Formats: sequence, structure tokens, C-alpha cells
Amino acid sequence: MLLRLSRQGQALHGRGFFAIAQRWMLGDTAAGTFAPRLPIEYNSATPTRNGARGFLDSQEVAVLIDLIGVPLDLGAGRRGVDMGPSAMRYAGLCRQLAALGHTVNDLGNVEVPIAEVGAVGDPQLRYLEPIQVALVQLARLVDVSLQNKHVPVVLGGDHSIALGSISGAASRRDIGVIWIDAHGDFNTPQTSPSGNIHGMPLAALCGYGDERLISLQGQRLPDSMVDPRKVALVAVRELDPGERRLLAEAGVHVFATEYIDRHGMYETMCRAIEVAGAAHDGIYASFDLDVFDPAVAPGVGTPVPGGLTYREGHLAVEMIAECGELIGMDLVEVNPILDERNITGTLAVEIALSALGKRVWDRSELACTPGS
Ligand SMILES: [Mn+2]
Repeated sequence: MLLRLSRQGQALHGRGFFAIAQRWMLGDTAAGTFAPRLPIEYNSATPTRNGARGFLDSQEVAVLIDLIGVPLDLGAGRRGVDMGPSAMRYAGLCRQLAALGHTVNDLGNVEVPIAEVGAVGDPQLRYLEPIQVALVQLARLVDVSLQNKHVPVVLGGDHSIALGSISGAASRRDIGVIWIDAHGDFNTPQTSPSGNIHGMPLAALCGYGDERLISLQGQRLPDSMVDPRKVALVAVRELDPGERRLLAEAGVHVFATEYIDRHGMYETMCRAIEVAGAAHDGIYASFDLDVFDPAVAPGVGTPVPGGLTYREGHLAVEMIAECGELIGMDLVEVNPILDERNITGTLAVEIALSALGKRVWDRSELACTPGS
């Protein structure tokens, strides 16, 4: 697998948190033999919990994770995703990430106005003002987290938050984006049937749509535009007509559900990682829980039939972890009001764990299969 993920026949030069060990692994994979296990190498800048290694195996590096909650539901049509950060924390996110061997800094929540006291404003950009205020704070936190060489994990909230987190990550950095979602989130106020901003963040990140949203009313961090050709949209299955046109025009690589049906999740993710991995400074993953089939993740505001299975979702993030390029991630659209006993909140936590190194068994057997 690792060989297939390499670009132009060269070894990956990851900048993410598994990169050091990954490069060691790759050299060995190319030789077609297994190397003896090395003792775990912690990133020297990373304090560990009494040297605890947790579940991470010798290919991985324990990191310092910044958890950032964004209790925002103003971008969505249905209320309730503002409770998403609580649901994920309640499901044990912090404790389980620490059990993997990482050090976890919970930075608490970004301050977000509630709908009851905010003005809707422009009906085609509903709640732009209060959303913009929250996203500007978030962008700064993510930028600082990356400057500190930490891994930001952002807990939504509706998907509009990704305009904050990813513009923060992209500021003066060349990043690729893997957007895992039932929807394209590539609407503009002109193409959006609802005016809800959570349908627009990916377009705005790439510079499409209303200038007020794209620029975060003049407060977007400098040099933070995302190159749409380095964006992979994975498992999308519901697109508005205008959104479809715009995605094609922008050059976003769209891996819709029918692509997954024909090529499987493994091939799909190899391609998606190739697309986003073309960026120089790593990959940011934005994971919308509505990408799962509603039977697996009932607690989302905009469920669409025909979604990913539980295992497909895990495979996607396991492969992103293994490529060595991941620099940060979002987990969004968990809606505890619509959920059943926090199934979806718990699932979001499990996805974060897989993205940050948790495995059922020894990955070397997966990574080094000759001819795969
Ligand atoms: Mn979304």
C-alpha cells in the first residue's frame, strides 16, 4: 500500500506526525523485506505521559493534540449540533487519545453566540455575522496549534466551522484537503437552496462564493486560500445542480459513492491521498459524520441514504493516518438531539482514534504485502 501511495515513483516525504517512522518503513518496503521492530521514537518535542506508549506501535510518533470545541449550529438548518463537542467529550475522546500514548490539551470551546440572540441577517448567508466571529477565533487557534507543531482536532459544530479551521491551517501553508462528506459543501449564496452556510465552506475555502464569506469579512488569515486541485471530496452522494457545476469548474477531485462502489474504499483513498498529498505542507482532513449511512450514524441533521459502512469510514481515516501527511482534522455535524444514546458521538470519537493511530492489529502486515 505504501508504495502505491507514493507519488511519481518516489517515497513519500511526509510532514505529518507519522512521517518519520513512515520514511523508515518505506525504505524497507521498497527492499521487499521486513525490518526488525525499532523501539518507539517519540517526537523529541513531545512530552509523553510517563513514557506510556499506549496502543501506538513502533511506526508511530506520539504527538501533542490540541482539542478545540466549536459549539456552533448557526450554519445548519436544524438545531442541535452545537452540542456536538460535549457529546464527543462525554464519549471519552480525551481519555482515549491519551490511552493511545498522545498528550492531549483540551483548549475548551471557542466562544459562539446562540441563535436566540443573533440576527439571521442576509437570508442567503444566514447568521454570517456571528459565524464569522467564531470562525476568525478558530482560525487563529488552529494556526497557532500548527505553529507549535501540535495536531489540532476540531470538534463541531456544523460544517461551516471548517472555513475557520482549514483557513487557519492553510495560512502561509500549502495544504491539501480530504473532505469526507455526504454533501459537496460547495454551494454559493446563488446556488444554495437554503442559504445555510454549512453548505458553503469548501467553496469559500477555495475562493468561490460571496466575498463577505470568503474573506470572513476582511478577517481571513493572510495567504490562506486552498487550491481546489488539491482537494479530494470523498463519498459525496447529494449535490445541488449549481454546486455540481462549480465543483467541476474548480477542479476538485470528486470521489462520489459510485466511484467507491466500483473501485472500493481502499483504491478511493489511495487516489484521494494522492490528490491532497500533492500539497507541500500536509493534509487536513474534514470529517462530516453524515458521510456514514444513517443506520450507522443516526445523529446527523442532514442524513442521506447509501452512506459509508462503519468499516469503510475507519479504513478511510486509517489510510490517512498511515500516509504520514495528516496535520489536523475536523469532526463535524454530530447532533445529539437526533442521536440515539450518543451512538454518533461515540462513532466520531472512534474515527478520531483511528485517524490518530489506533489499530485493531499490527499494521506492518497491511503495509508491506508484496505486490499490493
Ligand atoms: Mn458537510
